[in-house]
Amino acid sequence: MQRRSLFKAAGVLAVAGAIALSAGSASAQDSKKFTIALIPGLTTDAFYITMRKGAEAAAKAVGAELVFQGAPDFNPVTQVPVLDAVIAKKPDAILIAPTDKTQLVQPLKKAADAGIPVITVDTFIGTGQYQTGAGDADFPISYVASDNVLGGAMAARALASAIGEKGKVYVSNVKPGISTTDQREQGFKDEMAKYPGITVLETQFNDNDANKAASQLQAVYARNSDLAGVFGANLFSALGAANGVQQAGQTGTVKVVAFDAPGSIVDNINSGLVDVAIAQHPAEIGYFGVMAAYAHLTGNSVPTAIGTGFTVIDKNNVADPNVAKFIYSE
Ligand code: T6T
Repeated sequence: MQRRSLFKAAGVLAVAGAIALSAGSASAQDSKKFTIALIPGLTTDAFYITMRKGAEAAAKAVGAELVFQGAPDFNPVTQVPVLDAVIAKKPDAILIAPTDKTQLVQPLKKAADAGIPVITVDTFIGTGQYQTGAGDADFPISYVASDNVLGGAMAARALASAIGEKGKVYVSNVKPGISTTDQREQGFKDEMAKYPGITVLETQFNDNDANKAASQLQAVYARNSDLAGVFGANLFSALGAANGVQQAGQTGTVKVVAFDAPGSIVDNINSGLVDVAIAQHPAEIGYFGVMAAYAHLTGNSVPTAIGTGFTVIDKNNVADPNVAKFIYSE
């Protein structure tokens, strides 16, 4: 009787051991700590600081390590060496906001050739159509971003309404070749073409320099004293254009629609300098970027494009906590 129960106990132990063994190996695989690198357009921009927070939240949720490494300005010349340094460290996946849709193709191909999956966040390379088998820039797994053509059209409608659907406007933009800001300008101009009373003047490119955008506003105003409005196509373009309007003494007369929503733009909404800000959801972009990488690394299929939303902020809703939560972190 005693022997039988001993055998029985040994049997139970053996089975328990086998279960523990198999559970052990399964969990070792499930709990592999992936390292996911996030390379922003530039490190000091509230947009990417907010994106990083979302990425960190997702990394925490799946037990991954997030490495945030970027350049101090929005420029392929400074971004490519950062990318090379990240590739050398062999992370499990790279999330990147490419600072040029053409110039980052070959540098990113090096990552893909080294077996590191690439996901682009915010901006894209090539046409932004990935995994199609066409072209030389379709190798990224996924593109996670705002719909920037739509965002540009939303900005156009807001500016058209602010200026009573008539007058001269222009786009303050960064530089050609950046997928996001190119698409915003396109969406803006296509939408503005529907307003016969509005003339869109030549775009002013500021190289992501708010001071340059401010001087350009004043120069455009000096040539066009009937300037009705300006669309700042990203954070620095909008901030600079708004400062230019203020320096020209035209607050409230020259209307400003801003893309992006750092605290400074929100202050400008409160003071009446900026009429509307189109806030992107950068934390969402970072969150879903990491989730897409994790899904891919664990053998799940991932959509080739993941679209995130906007929140339109003006003086009527800026104090609403459900709106204010989309103001970027600094
Ligand atoms: O507008 C964002 C981003 O979407 C764009 O690609 C570059 O500029 C920002 O980072 C704002 O400065």
